[in-house]
Formats: sequence, structure tokens, C-alpha cells
Amino acid sequence: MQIPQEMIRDSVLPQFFSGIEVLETPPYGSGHINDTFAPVLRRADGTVTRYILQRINTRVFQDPDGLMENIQGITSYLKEIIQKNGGNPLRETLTLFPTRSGASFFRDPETGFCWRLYLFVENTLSLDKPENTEDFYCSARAFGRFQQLLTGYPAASLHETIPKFHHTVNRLDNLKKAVQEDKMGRLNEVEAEVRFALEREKDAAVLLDLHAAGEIPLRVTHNDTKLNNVLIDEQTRQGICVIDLDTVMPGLAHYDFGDSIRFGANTAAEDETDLSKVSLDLSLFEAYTRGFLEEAGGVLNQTEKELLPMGAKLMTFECGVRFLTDYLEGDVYFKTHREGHNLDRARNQFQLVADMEAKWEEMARIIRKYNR
Ligand code: ADP
Ligand code: GN1
Ligand code: MG
Repeated sequence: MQIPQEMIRDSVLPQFFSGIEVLETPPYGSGHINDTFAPVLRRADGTVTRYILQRINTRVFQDPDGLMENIQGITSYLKEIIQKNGGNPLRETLTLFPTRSGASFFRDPETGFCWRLYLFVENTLSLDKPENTEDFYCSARAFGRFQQLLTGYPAASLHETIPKFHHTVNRLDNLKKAVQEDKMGRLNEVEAEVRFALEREKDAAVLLDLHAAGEIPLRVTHNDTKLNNVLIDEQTRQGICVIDLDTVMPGLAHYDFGDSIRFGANTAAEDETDLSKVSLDLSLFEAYTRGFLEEAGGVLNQTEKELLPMGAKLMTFECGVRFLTDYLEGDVYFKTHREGHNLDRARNQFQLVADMEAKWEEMARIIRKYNR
């Protein structure tokens, strides 16, 4: 739904500050899940500051209390380390503003909506596409460092904000259910895509089986490492702040590596409809591998490292399966901006999977090159 500006100005922002003047509240960013705004406020002392205000998508995140407890825990933990290392805790991780009554978010009793407020990290870029190889390498370092910094975080204290989030086998089961139900009568349009997904059924379990066999461990992972979820410093072009912490949960290293490749090493946008433009850019794959392993390589075991290409393929496959499922279910999960948007995205992701399969040996060679 459209959120009226007056609601933000008169009911939401006053929960966080008293005596403010709201200068503007524009919608912001290109995330698929939350509703994000970038309000600019004049505080009682005259200072003008920009914030990020988000309405948490509570259909996706059904336990906002648990979710916000995770984010508070992770950002306080990171702030301590950043401070100790002489960094800037206001720029290198998210800064949450509590409500005036001390809660980590505001649940509006009238609408049931849940709102949270962050400091806007200024003079940074959030890219939907890497402008060059170096940017992508820097994002890899940021996500690799994030994973490395959280190795000591008490994983058991984390709430599972979306159960089975990267359980690829479960995602495929959901697709099968959606196919059976065919709620919207769209199945006849997507038979080739459903076949593509089912033909890869045995791949879906590869990482889960290795984890069950004790060969790859659970870690604290971000789980949504799209390029636009890291803020890049405009001046230094370093990836300085990992954002969108809603899905930080125990997971496999491959989820973070893989999701970044899926989104950022595609030669086309995630929803490009001209599939001839969709392929895996091997030089971006190499840049990301180099950056990620420079930061996180020290904590990953040999099996984890060798399986990174499988992470890339499975995250792309899984995302395609999720888009296709959402299309069959009537576009109820991901924000869509046009008719057939989820189907376009699913086709795009499957095209990228096919290209990864064609480039499998080259991906493995690149991993070997940086796996020293
Ligand atoms: P979603 O889950 O919908 O993707 P995000 O938390 O990723 O929501 O926020 C959407 C976009 O808003 C991000 O991709 C980024 O461009 C911008 N953004 C989010 N938090 C900040 C922040 N603290 N400072 C600057 N930009 C931000
Ligand atoms: C969503 O929230 P955002 O836009 O960063 C989704 C990811 C998908 C991605 C596809 C919580 O990410 O899992 O990979 O869209 N986030 C959630 O672009 O489902
Ligand atoms: Mg995001």
C-alpha cells in the first residue's frame, strides 16, 4: 500500500523525537521487501539530519521483536569491534535510534505497522550494478569482513527471522506445492521453467548434505548479500557498511558468497528480459572471489572454499525458484513493478544458472587460484 506522508510526519517520526520539524520524507532505495524512506529532520537544536525510516515487512518477518533483538545485538557487537580497531562506528555499521519510550521499533497500535529508524550513512553509494571490477572487489571485502567479524558472535542467541530461508530443498518443495495448486492459473505459461527447476533437484541438497555430514559448519551469515546491501564510501570507494541485517542468521558461508555473485556478477540486471544479455561475468566472479577470500579465507575450511561455485549456482537457482513460486502464488512476497515481473526475474536467474553450468570449470579454476 501507499504510505501517506502525513502518517510518517504526524504519527511515526514523533515517536522517535520530540520537537522536530519534518522537512521531507521521500521513499528511498530499491529493496524488494521493506518500505524505506529517507526523512530529513530539523531537530530542536537546529541541526538538520537525514535518517532511514523503514516499515518492516511483517508478512515476511513475522517476529519483529526477535528480528530487532538480532539487529540490536549484532550492531552493538560490531560497534565495539569497530571502536577497538579505531574505526568510525557511526559509518561502519548501522546505528539504530530507539523510540522515546526506549523500544527498538515503534508498533503503531492503529495500523499494526512496525517502524524503525536508522542514521543515514551519508556520502556513500548503494549500487544496483557494480560500476567497475574494483567496486565489486570492495563489496566482497566488506561482506567477507562482516562474516569474519561475526565468527565470535553467539550464534545461538540469534532468532531465525525466516525459517529455512536458504533451505534450497524446502524452496523447491514450495515450488512443487505452488505448481500443484496453480492458484492463479499461470502454470501453462511456465512449464519450461518448472522443468528447468525440477531437472536440478539433486543439486538442491548438495550443501545441506555436506553440512549434515559435518563437512561444512554453520556460521553467522548475512544471507542477503546483494550489492545494494553494502554502502560504498563515495570518496575512498571502499565497502564500509553492510546493511539490511534482517536476515542475519546461522547459515553457510556459501549463502553470502553465492548471493553476491548471483546479483552482482550477472552481466544484466536481475530482471532483464533480454536473456541474451544475461551471463556470468568471470572477471567480476574473480574479483569477488579475491576480495571475499582475502577477508574470510582464513576462517573457511578447504571443503567450504572448493564449494564456493556451488554456492553461486545454488543461490541463483534458489532465487529463481522463489521468484517462480511467487509468480505462481500471485506475487505476494516480492515487490513487483510490472505485470509478469517475478516471471521475468525467474527466467533471468535460470539463464544465469545455465551460464554458470557452462562456465563451471573456469569458476573452479578461479577458486583454486585464490585458495592458497
Ligand atoms: P530491503 O530489505 O527492502 O532491501 P534495505 O534495508 O536494504 O531494505 O534498504 C533499502 C535501501 O535503502 C538500501 O539498498 C540502501 O540503498 C538504502 N539504505 C538502507 N539503510 C541505509 C542507511 N543506513 N544509510 C544509507 N542508505 C541506506
Ligand atoms: C530480497 O530485501 P532485498 O531486496 O535486499 C530478498 C532476498 C532476495 C532478493 C532478490 C528477506 O532482498 O532473499 O535474494 O530480494 N530478501 C528477503 O533480489 O526475502
Ligand atoms: Mg536490501
